[in-house]
Amino acid sequence: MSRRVFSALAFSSLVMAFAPLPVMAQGAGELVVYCSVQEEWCRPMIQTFERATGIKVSMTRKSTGETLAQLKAESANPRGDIWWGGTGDPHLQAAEEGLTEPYKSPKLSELLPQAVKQAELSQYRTVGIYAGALGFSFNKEQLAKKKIAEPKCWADLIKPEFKDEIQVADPNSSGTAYTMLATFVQLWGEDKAYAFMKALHKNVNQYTKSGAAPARAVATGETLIGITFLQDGVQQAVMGAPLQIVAPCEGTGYEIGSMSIIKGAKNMENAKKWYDWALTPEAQNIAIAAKSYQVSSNVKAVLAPESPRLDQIKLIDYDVAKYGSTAERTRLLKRWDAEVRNAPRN
Ligand code: S7P
Repeated sequence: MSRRVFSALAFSSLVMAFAPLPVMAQGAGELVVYCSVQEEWCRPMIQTFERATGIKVSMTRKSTGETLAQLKAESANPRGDIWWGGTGDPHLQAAEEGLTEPYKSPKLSELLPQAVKQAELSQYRTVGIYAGALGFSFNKEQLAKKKIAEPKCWADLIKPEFKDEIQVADPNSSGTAYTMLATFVQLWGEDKAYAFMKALHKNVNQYTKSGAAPARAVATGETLIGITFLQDGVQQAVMGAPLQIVAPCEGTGYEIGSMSIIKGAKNMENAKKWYDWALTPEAQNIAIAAKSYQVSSNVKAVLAPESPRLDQIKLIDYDVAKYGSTAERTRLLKRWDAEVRNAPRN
């Protein structure tokens, strides 16, 4: 990913203050949103949209991989209108499988290049709404109590002192954990990545369904280390948890959090209204009030002081086209199930 993209964002967003919501035409009707970010962010988005438009929104919150599975299951009779949030790979897979609807928003010209690339790659069936870097966090108090040296690299996570101390999500349900898998493959090649994940498996105490859950578990001391997007760790630290985030020394992957209109949406016009609105700086700034510290895709959105600065992190050139393709994602997940999920832990 171009670092310039994020430097530009950091610069431009600092000069923007919270602006009032645009006045939108009052319209009747409904909208069904499948939301794949944290519930705390889904809710204010929906309330603000309802207030601004008069449209009644019903929302289901599910992880990214789970939402993709739901779209497939419902494809003959779609029940959702818009899928907002979650990592970009499953959105790209949905696009490839014709589960989502092409739409060129007039707001595209306001977005960062990486967000637009997501749209172009998918023939406008999805678009980038934010970015975030993958990493891990640890509980500082617990680590000090156990007298273990601070982990700084991915390689540290397979050390014997971290046996049963690490939590990460299941890459089948979680976009975060799939980003981790694809990151390791891109960092080291496939065989080394799977060998690493098998070694890591010995230290994992739980594969959660949701990608952000391990950061919450680090905050409460339920686990020592959690692998998540860095912003999920920052959220816990901002709320007062004794948590330290780490951008791993070898380099790391990132997500282009995305949004797609569901093919066959019953409320297509309202889905487009949401889509255009969700790309405005005003809608994207709601993230900060919800303590969600992703980097927003609209160049005029605010970059929170707490947001990890992506231009200061060693990011790999994540191949979104390859790792968001149905063939690659399906194959890698199958291999993870076969070789990692049920591998011996001793
Ligand atoms: O809202 C935080 C966040 O980390 O959650 C999204 C994630 O994909 C949803 O969780 P799953 O890993 O369970 O799919 C991220 O896109 C987002 O940054």
